[in-house]
Amino acid sequence: MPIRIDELPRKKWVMPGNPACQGCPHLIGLKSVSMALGDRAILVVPAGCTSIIAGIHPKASLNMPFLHVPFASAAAVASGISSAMEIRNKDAIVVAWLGDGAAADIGFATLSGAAIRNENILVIVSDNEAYMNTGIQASGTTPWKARTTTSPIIGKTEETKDLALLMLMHRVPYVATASIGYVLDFIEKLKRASEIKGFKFIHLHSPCPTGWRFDSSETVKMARLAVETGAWILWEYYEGKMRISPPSMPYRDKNKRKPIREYLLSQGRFRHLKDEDIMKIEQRIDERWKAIMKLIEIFS
Ligand SMILES: Cc1ncc(C[n+]2csc(CCOP(=O)(O)OP(=O)(O)O)c2C)c(N)n1
Ligand SMILES: [Mg+2]
Repeated sequence: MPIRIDELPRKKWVMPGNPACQGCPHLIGLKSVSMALGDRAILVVPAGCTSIIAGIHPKASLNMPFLHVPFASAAAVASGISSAMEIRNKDAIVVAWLGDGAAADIGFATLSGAAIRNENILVIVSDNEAYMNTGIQASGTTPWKARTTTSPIIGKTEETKDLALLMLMHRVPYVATASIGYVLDFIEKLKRASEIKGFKFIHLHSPCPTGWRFDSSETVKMARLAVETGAWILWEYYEGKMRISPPSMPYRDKNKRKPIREYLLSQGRFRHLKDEDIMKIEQRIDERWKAIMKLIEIFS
C-alpha cells in the first residue's frame, strides 16, 4: 500500500521557532524521520548544523531522544545504544543522523566499522555537500568544481566520494539513496529499513540554500532538479536486490533528463562554470548511471 502523507502521525517532533536557516533541508529530513519512525527513534548526532538546530535544554527544538556525540563517534555510540536496547528488550530504532563531513570523512572509520560488524542501527547521512556548520568547507561529497570557502576560486578540484556505493560494498542488508524533494519515497525507505535487523544506510540528498547559494524558497525545487537532471539517482538495495526508485525511473533514459545546466547554474557555487566543465559533469552523470545500471544487473 502506498503511503499517504495525511495518514502519517501529526505529532510535533520538530518544533517551530528553532534556529535552522530558512529553507534548511535537514528539517525536512528530520520531520520525515519522525513521521516514519515516531517515538521509536533515538537520535545519535555528531557535531554539525543539526546539533545547533536541536538547541539546548529547556528550549530544545527536537522532541525526541537525542544524544550529542563527538564528531567521529556517532556510528560507534549508536552501536552501543543499540546493544543496550536489545539487552533491555526495548523496541527502539537507533538512528545515527550524520552530516556528510561526519560520515564521508571524519567519522568514516566508525561508520565502516559499524557496517562491517552489521550493527543493528539505521544510519542516515543528510548530505548538504559541505561542512556547512563551520562555514561551507569542502567535504568528501562536495561535487567537483563546486565553490566552497576552502575551494574559493575555481571550485573543488577533487572527485566526489560515492558514499552509498561504498556502504553497499560492505555487503550490509539495506542501502538506499533518498532526497528531501521526495519525502514519501524517503518515508517508505525509512519504514522498510526499520523492519530490518542489522545495518541500514540511507544517503539523503539535502540541498542547502546557505551553502549552495540559492533562494531559501527553492530547497525542494533544487532537490527535485537534482533527480530530474539525473545528477542524483534514487535507488534501493535490500533482500539482495537493487532497484531504481520510482522518482528516478524516467531518468534511466538520458533523453528524458532535464539539462544539467539548469541545475548547476541556479546555484551560486557553480556560477563560474564554463561550457566544457558542464559537458564533463554531464559525462560523469552518464557514467554514474551506467555503473548503477550495471550493479542493478548484478544484484537482480
Ligand atoms: C573532531 C572535530 N573536528 C572538527 C569539528 C568542528 N566542526 C563542528 S561541526 C563541523 C561541520 C560538520 O559538517 P557536516 O558533517 O557536513 O554537517 P553539516 O553541518 O553540514 O550539517 C565541523 C567541522 C568538531 N566539532 N570536532
Ligand atoms: Mg554537510
